[in-house]
Amino acid sequence: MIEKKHLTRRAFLRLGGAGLAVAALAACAPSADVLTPGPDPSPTPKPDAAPATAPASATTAAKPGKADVELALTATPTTVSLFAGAATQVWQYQGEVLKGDPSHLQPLPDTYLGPIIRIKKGQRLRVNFTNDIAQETIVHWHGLHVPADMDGHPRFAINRGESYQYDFQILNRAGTYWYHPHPHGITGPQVYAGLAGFFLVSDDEEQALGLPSGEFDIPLVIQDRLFDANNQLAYLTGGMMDRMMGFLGDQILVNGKPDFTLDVATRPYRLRLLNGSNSRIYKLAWDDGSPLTVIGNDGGLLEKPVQRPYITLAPAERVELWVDFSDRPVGSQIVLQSLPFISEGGGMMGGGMMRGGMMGGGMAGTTQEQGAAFDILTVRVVKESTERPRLPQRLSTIERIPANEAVTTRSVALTMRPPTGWTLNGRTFEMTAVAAEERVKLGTTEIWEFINNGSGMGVGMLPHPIHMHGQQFQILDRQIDRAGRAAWESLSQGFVDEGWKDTVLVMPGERVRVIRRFADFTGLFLYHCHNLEHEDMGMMRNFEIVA
Ligand SMILES: [Cu+2]
Repeated sequence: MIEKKHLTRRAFLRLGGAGLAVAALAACAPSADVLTPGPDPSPTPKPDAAPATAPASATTAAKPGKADVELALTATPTTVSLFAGAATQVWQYQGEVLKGDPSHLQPLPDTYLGPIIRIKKGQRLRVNFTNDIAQETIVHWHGLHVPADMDGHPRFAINRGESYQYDFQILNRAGTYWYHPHPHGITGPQVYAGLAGFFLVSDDEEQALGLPSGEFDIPLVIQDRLFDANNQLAYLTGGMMDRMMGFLGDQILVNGKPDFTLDVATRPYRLRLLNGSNSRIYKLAWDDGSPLTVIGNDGGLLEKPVQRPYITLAPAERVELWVDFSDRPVGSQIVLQSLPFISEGGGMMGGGMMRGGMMGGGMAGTTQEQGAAFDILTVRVVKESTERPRLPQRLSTIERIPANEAVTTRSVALTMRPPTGWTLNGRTFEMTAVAAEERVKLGTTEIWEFINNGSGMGVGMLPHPIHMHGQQFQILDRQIDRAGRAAWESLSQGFVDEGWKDTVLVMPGERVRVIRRFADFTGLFLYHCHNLEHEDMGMMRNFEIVA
């Protein structure tokens, strides 16, 4: 039986100045209970719901030609047994292969997570998505380069009983991508309630490497959750403070399970880690101090393996590890931990106060703060193996986008604007609006710089994981100011900035420049903070690719 903790966000709530900010924000925000996930109150479709046909926006059924793989995917309420006692009410993606090999969907038993979708680059995928939950929703394929109407933009959200037809070709290289909801204002509670799954792409280049596969290639999603005394998911229990800071749970679940253990043989493994948490950042390290060997991140394999003493993994980021258990005796175990770190910095309040330095108590004793230490999972070495696949010293070829290919540099300030909340250049999300500075010419390359100097209203500066929809980008450089340096140095050795990225953590006081191409598809796409509470508050904007 797992002991339940009922912790409050006390360190923050004691901030007098922040209290005012919270009151100001609360006055213009929807109440928390509207967003609380839980059992479906109405088992039948709403009377005003449209019949179960594709809405006018989803006209892809008429696309000519046949898909290679066709899936049915449904978001639906269900229950899972996570703890002794009451089952936990969750929302879950449930899938079925309608056309193609059954191995395109890999169900995960006894978890709230959606099935793993496995597909090969170049294949054409159709997904008939049906909404069976009591909120509007839509599916976003995180990290995939797809047309605007296939990307899960919130304007395509469908009501309960409605369906949306996806039909697109896989253009991405082999990599660890994922899918999750993207309706405006309620993405956080829907992901939290269980709606998320892996989307794994393979290609010929990757398959030729002979990396560990099958049962030795293990996707692992890390999520923090908070449960009430009746085993039910609790969300936004800290009210507006949770929205301002981002919701943090006090218990780690891996692949939807508490106290996750992984039984391995004495041989190398490929572990794919996804931070599927709403706002928690992890500083991942082995408890015996072994370095981590990274072979891939958001957009697939790196050029060559790199080592890190620990891995910094912000919400939505992925890393792929090569982990060799060959030298470990059967019967031994090793724990993957998240080490403590400093998350806030700069700003008028200063990082120390945010962490409770002046409040007494600090963050010691509460696991519910950003930067708290956790055990993530335990690996148990349970059997001998003589298989010794070799780690390739060259994994892939990554063409660096030359900086001088960029036709312009755009600056995006990550700021707090009273009473609205977190913004991008002072703006919050508008469903179809695009500012002049958010229009990009099709076929061009641009540098975007994300500048985190956004304190205000008594709130210190927070880290923001910034995600761009569409093509993957490359990280050009980072600059950190003096005020943010302590927090930055507590995480910076764990950044994996090599390779292709779709999400980048921008620390307090930091400026990060990324370069990307805007090719193939016109239309509205999103860039936003992947702290899901920030996103739901409107820290998201459209950019439009115009011909
Ligand atoms: Cu944010």
